[in-house]
Amino acid sequence: AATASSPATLRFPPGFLWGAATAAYQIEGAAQEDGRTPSIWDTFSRTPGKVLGGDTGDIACDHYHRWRDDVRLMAELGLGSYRFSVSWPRVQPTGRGPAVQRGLDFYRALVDELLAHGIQPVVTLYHWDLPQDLETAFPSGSSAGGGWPERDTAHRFADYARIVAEALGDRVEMWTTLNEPWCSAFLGYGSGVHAPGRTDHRAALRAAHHLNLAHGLGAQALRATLPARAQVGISLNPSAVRPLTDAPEDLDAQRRIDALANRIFTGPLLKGAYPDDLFADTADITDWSFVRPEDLAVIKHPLDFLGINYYTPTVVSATTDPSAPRQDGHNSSLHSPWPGADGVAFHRAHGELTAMDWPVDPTGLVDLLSQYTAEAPGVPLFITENGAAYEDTPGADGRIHDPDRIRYLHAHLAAVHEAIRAGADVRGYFLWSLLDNFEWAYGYSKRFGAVYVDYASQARTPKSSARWYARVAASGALELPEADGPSDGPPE
Ligand code: GBH
Repeated sequence: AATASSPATLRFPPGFLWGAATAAYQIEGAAQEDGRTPSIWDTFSRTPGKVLGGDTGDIACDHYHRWRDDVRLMAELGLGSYRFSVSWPRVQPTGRGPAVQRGLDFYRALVDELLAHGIQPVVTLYHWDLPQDLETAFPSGSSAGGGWPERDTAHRFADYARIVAEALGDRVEMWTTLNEPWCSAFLGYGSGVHAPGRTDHRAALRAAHHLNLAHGLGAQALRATLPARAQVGISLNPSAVRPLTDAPEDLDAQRRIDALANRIFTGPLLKGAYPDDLFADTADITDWSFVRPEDLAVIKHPLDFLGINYYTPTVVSATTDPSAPRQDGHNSSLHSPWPGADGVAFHRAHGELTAMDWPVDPTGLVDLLSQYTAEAPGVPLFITENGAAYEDTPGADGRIHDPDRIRYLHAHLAAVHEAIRAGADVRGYFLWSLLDNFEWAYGYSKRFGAVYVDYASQARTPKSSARWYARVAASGALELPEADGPSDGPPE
């Protein structure tokens, strides 16, 4: 085996943060406890036909009651950091007005327990669970239909950000405003495969802008409330978009999807402007009059870090074939998430498939890290999510052997290391996910956890990948090569 000094060991920089991530709706359960009201995901998951198997987050991993055990598990795995999200309807049930102290108490206790175990908490304010009232009860006179297409929602988010910052600001240093606003806007209001399930491209574009504005107003509220040492960022899911060929039409398809997937967020966030080609591509859908000039300075709030969530690349071509797949993942939803991209077809990247049918291709991560190093000079980067679903089944001995996941994580960590060597300032990596959990439209059918959850008993069993990751985190290094396939350590 490679030793610490051998060239076959990839060492990560000192202080590199090794973490795991979760999100409130995916793990907490306790949907009706302590004053929590429904979010758009409660409503959506309780609507027949929206989530596979009719699964809901009512119980999920019961983390709301098992958080102490879950923190102990994180400590056993030697995690240096834990990224979790706060449930907005648990702390501000209608999305307006006063906070519920019992909801905040849950997160105060969780953070104290993490700190007591030497685990650095990273708070995400919004991981898709909008209070239902903000979707349904919108200001009178509005025609946007509620939720993120509504400008007012961005202001409500800033109030909520201040509430959480006041409650946790003395003990949490790392904050992200939004998780993957692309998904909230385009899967929530465009393709409708996520809550609230609307299919209206104009609403999706409005939602994208108001999510950007929410980030800016939220970051201002955090800055005004938090101590100076606090770090404020955002987690995006940028697409590593590739053209199928280098024909000009395919390069143009790449440009269009890059605008709708990436530059619609990084334009205003990093440069204070939406890209002109985005306006041109979507001119038939909207005149973008919902963007007020003064919004752009708010959105361009300086970022202390940028979070990148990465799973698989995106491959596109131009098409005139009406039956060509109009989205990533090739699920045959009737509605495309991509406004103004009717002439674009989606293809699978090369690589072995995970249980999500997502190809394993870490080169997209290297590309994105070098791209953001150039586009956001001086802004530290974090991988705030990376991981894979596989068909995990406990063996006769009750253990879960998941060599595919170890290979996936190994390859992607090697990609991060390669990017760092090429000059990317990557400060940490968060595995998605700590636990198997509610995988949105797929319910409990897909398992992304490093820790297996038996949903009947709620028993947690670390998979081989969890033990493997614990060793990587403890040593701060990745061993190469994976000689006879990854080992999951000595039997215990
Ligand atoms: C992340 O999003 C989430 O943050 C996390 O909560 C989730 O559990 C995890 O990944 C695993 O899914 O064009 O309709 O076919 C996933 C990012 C971006 C992946 C959009 C699927 C294609 C959707 N997703 N992508 S579609």
